[in-house]
Order: sequence, then structure tokens, then C-alpha cells
Amino acid sequence: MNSRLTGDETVLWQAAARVLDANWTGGATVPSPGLYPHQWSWDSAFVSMGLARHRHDRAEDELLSLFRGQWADGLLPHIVFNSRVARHAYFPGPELWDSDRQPGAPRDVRTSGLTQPPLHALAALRLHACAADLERSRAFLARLYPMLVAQHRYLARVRDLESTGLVAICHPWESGLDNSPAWDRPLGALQLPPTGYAPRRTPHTLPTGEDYDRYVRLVTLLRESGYHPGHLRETHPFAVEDPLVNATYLASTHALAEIARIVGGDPVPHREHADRVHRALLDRLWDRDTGCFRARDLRDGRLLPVVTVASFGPLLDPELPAPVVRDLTDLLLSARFAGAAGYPVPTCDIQAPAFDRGGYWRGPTWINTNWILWYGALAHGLPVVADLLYGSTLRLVRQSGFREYFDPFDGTGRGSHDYSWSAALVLDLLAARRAPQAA
Ligand code: 2M8
Repeated sequence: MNSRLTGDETVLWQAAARVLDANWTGGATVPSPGLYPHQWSWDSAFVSMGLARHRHDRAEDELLSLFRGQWADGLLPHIVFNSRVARHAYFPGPELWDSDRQPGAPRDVRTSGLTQPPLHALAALRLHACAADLERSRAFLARLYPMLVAQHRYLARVRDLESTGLVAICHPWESGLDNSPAWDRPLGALQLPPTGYAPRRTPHTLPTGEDYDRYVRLVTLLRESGYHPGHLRETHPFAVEDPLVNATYLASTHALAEIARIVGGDPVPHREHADRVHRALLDRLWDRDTGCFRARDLRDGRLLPVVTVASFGPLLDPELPAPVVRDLTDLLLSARFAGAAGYPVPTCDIQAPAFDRGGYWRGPTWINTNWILWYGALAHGLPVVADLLYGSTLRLVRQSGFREYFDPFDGTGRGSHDYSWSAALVLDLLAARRAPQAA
């Protein structure tokens, strides 16, 4: 047991708050100062929800800082680089992306050219739900709303590659679950030039050198096309509709409707769009045979075979039909996921050959995916599942600290220490229990 964290909830709260204080750089939060020294997109969405419980002003600054990186077409980049950080502190740094040569990218800050799961409208609404000063919070939402609308418009216009209602990711990094076994098949099909060109990574991160060559190859293709929508649509070799990404997109579209209502905008187009995404999720990614959602590879039209934690992402859909919720819950509690793990939820089906208990996104339990499933379970009135996730998540950090990820069988902490979203989401969980109306 980690002696710092065995005390009551106040002890846990204070320790989580200390992590967020330490990782605050003055305008935003880094996921981990040593390993990820810039600002990441979905990290900031999670972090803002924790900050909202601790330093509300910082929660708003966190999101505003991220949106400094937004491109003219609405793309919200997955990394906003801090120019004060040494050039070699993180690979791939700004030079791989060349954002400063893209006419639509911001002039005063360098960014990546990819996205990440769009949880930001959901996060912004959650900030509002626990704001003490509602007038100030409403003004914040009014300022953020057009940026969120632009983010969603980009996704609908540029990433809905087959006009289905769902958005496609064009790189595994866009899923947030970088080396998930779900991507093995499309990545394996990628033609690589004869020489690798990604530098070796620090030993603790698990994607191998060859994975990195593939990741860098995909970025190079995007950059050389000028991040052009036509390239994404017609030629880019990695194009996948992922259930978790689309579930966050749907949840945030609902949140956008609510934000529109709060700031005096029109919620109706957002509601209509949410309905379209909801139907497309069921039509295109629900697999009746396996009783779960699976990612679809747009390049060959087939569903990808490996079932991962992303398969449960659509629990974020408030209108998911009851039989679908039942099938998902059965699978989640089965020996393929929570049923055989002491510290659920593993990020990959334990019975899949690709499962790896220590392999980054290939098996370990992560706090953010647990939080997403907890949030979805609450929305569907599944208190037993929500309690299981709540208890397992707090047990992990009490035992091993705010680590990046955890062994799903024995709870051993792995990856970086004092990882921001692990701390932030613990604050959100603890606060939600104290004041359930804000959950
Ligand atoms: C990891 O991703 C970055 C690339 O974006 C990396 O491997 O260097 C993932 O865990 C991702 O989900 C996360 O947002 C990021 C920063 O915490 O790290």
C-alpha cells in the first residue's frame, strides 16, 4: 500500500490536488512533466473536470489554453506545444508537424495536426454544473461555445469521410488508445519505406520502434498533403470509425445542445446531429454477433476483430437501447473484462491473443477509461456497475498512487508517476459522491 494514500478521503483528495498543483505550468496542465511536457487535448478535458473541483478558475484556463491551438478550419490539435520546453524533451516535437507552415494553423503557438476524442463540450458543461459563480460560468461558456461549435463542425465536415454521421480517426494517436490491439490490422497493412526514421523511445513506453515508424509514416503522409481533407477522404491509408471516439463525439454533441441553451443559442441543430450520430453508431458499429461495438476500418469496410475497452464507449450514449446496454454490461462483467481482473477494467479483452497485462493500451487498466464507463453506467442507472468502477478506481490509486496505468490483475502501477488525469478524475469521483447532484 502507498502509505500516503491509505487515509480517509481527505488524504486522497489532498494528494490528488497536490499532483494537479505540481503539474500546472501557469496556464495549463502537463500530463506528466517528465514524459509529456506539453498540453494534450483529451488530457486537458479530463484535467479540467478535476480542476473544477479544486481550482475552478484554472479549469476554465485549462480549456481556453488548449483552444489557443485551434486551427482556422476548427481542428482542435491533440498537442499544443510549449515553446519553453527543450526541443528534445518529447518526440515527436513540433518539427514533425510543421504547423507553422500551415496557413490555417495559429501563428503564435505550434501544434500537432491530429485530433483526440472530443470530450471538451462534455467537460465544459461539467465545469458549469459545479460552478459556484453561475454568472461567471455562463460568461465562460458563452466565450467557449463558438470554439466548441467550430471543433464539432470540423469533425462533421472533414472527418465524416463517408457521410455516415460518424467521424473517422486517421492515426492511432487520435483514438487516445495509441497502441491498442484494435489498430494492429490496419497498421500492419501500412507500407513502410525501407529505412525507419523514428528515434527510439524511452524504455518504459511500450510501442516498439516499428510501431513508431508506422506512426511517423502516417504523420508524414498527412503533413505532406498539407492536412488536406481530400487526402483524408481519398488516399490516407489509416481511416477508422472508432466507437469510443464517436461516443465522446455524441456525448459532447448533447452537451453542446445544453450549452447552446444556457448561452442563448439554438440547441436544435445539435440535438438533430446527436440523433444522427446515435443512429449511425448502432447501424455501423454495433456487432450483434459479438454483442458489442467494434471499430470499422473504412479502407476495407470491415469491422476490426479485437474487442477492447473502446467497445463499451457507447455507454456514453444516453439513448442506447436497453437490450444493447444489457449485452454490453454482460460482456463488461464477464471473464473477458472485469470478471477476471482484480482491478478492472482492462483495456483489452483478456482472452484475446494480443492482450498484454503490462502493455500500455494493450491490457492495463487506465483511470480515464474507467471514468468514462463509470459516467456511462450512472447515466444508464446501473449502480452496481458504477460502484464497481468507482471502487476499483480508488483502490488502484490508494494502492499504487496516481500512476499512468495499472496491471489489471494485481494493481501494480506502471508508466509515469503523478499523472495528471489519474489525479483529476479521482477528484471528480470523490466530489460526485459528496454532491451527487453534480455527478
Ligand atoms: C499518450 O499519447 C502520446 C501521443 O499522443 C504518446 O504516446 O506520446 C496516450 O496515452 C494519449 O492518450 C495521451 O493523451 C498522451 C498524453 O498523456 O499520451
